[in-house]
Amino acid sequence: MLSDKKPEVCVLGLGYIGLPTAAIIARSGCRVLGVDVSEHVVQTIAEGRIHIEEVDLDGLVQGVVGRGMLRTSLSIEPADIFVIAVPTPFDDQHAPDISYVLQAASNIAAVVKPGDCIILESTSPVGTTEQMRDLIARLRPDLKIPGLTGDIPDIAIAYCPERVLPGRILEELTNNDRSIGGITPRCARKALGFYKRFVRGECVTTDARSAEMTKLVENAFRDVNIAFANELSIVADKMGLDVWEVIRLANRHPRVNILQPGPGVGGHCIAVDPWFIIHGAPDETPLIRTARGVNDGKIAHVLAKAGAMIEAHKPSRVACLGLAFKANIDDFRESPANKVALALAQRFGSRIAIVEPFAEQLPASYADLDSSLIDLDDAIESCDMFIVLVDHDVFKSIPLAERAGKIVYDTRGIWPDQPAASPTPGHLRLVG
Ligand code: SAJ
Repeated sequence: MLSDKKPEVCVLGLGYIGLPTAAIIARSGCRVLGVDVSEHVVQTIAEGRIHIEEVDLDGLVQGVVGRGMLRTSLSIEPADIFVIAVPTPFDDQHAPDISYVLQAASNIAAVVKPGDCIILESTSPVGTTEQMRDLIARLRPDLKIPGLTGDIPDIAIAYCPERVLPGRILEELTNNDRSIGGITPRCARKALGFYKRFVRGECVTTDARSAEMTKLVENAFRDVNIAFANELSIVADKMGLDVWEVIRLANRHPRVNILQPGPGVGGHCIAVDPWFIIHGAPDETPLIRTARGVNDGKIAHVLAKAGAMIEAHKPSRVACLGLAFKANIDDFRESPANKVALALAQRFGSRIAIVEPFAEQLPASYADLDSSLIDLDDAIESCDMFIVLVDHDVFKSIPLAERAGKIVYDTRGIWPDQPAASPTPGHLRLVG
């Protein structure tokens, strides 16, 4: 049985994970203070608006702010539960930077009191939760700290990674299973009681280090599997095979499930998190490291292939379809599609047009280039070559009649009915 008294919650970091998490906790009836270092973010949310795009998030935030359940501030205040959702970037050498986590922990140390629970959600290298615990112990010698005292500790500290998919964050925040890793089993149980208030998926308890590794492993697993698909697409290209057809057929085997090739792996998670494992065990991770190389290398392959097709077919105008890092979202950061389109725009200038229904204007990196953002109808009318870089639904639904006669390079395999390009010999359309 959950106790009737709803805990006061403080969420540190109001980005793609922190804001939806804060809003969902507020919707469950807890009063939430959201803290961020950006005045713009704090102010925007305080007005019931949002600074990021995510399905249904605007209405939810407007509602919880309007009812006074979610407030925002630049500075921390006492609470019963602290949830840390700050960035953990890596540097040029791919070494993880946990300074934002430690800064958040030291801010919490200033206000934490006996009975409180501190939960880290940021993707973190193994051992980060313990480092955070050690920092709090140094800053608050008056408190009995879990794992460092023989007595019952005053506070609980746990790691519980988010695992939501951009574009489905609210649904997955509620319905996905969660791994909750405590510094001690008692810490895990305390965090479990909190997550059960708003998570419908199963919450499984473990230790903090296992939970940290679980998160990294999930994304590394996906990276390795996408790398397999991307490598296959390059092999199929060399052999003149249709990689999509090969994957479709292979996936009819009951124990084979190959993922989809594309122009590379983008986003802020799958291309980043495997490095946290590699950094922790550099000599033991040849497979994970190679997968990173294959996925990053796919961008150059697509670029070379697209350039060769343009040189061979001499289209008057080429439409690059999509800039986002994946389908149906407006996030262009770390996007292979954007990297390919930008490089083509630099090389071919005004012959390259960009179609991106999720953009109102081209990113700043296109400022000095002659390429333009055009709408899809325009592209269908004026472009004689299409390079599919993102599998947005709106692109998938273009009927064959509107693509007939176009030269097509479909890096996402969204148009299985597209006839192979001619007159260049080979299987140009078939390249993944
Ligand atoms: N991609 C492919 N082929 C595929 C699947 C994906 O090329 O078959 C590409 C996408 O186009 C994109 C990239 O991979 O560029 C990543 O997309 P994604 O949809 O696989 O994942 P993300 O980055 O949006 O979210 C991932 C998810 N992790 C897993 O599926 C294991 C999500 O659950 C995590 O919460 C999120 O990372 C995170 O925050 O860590």
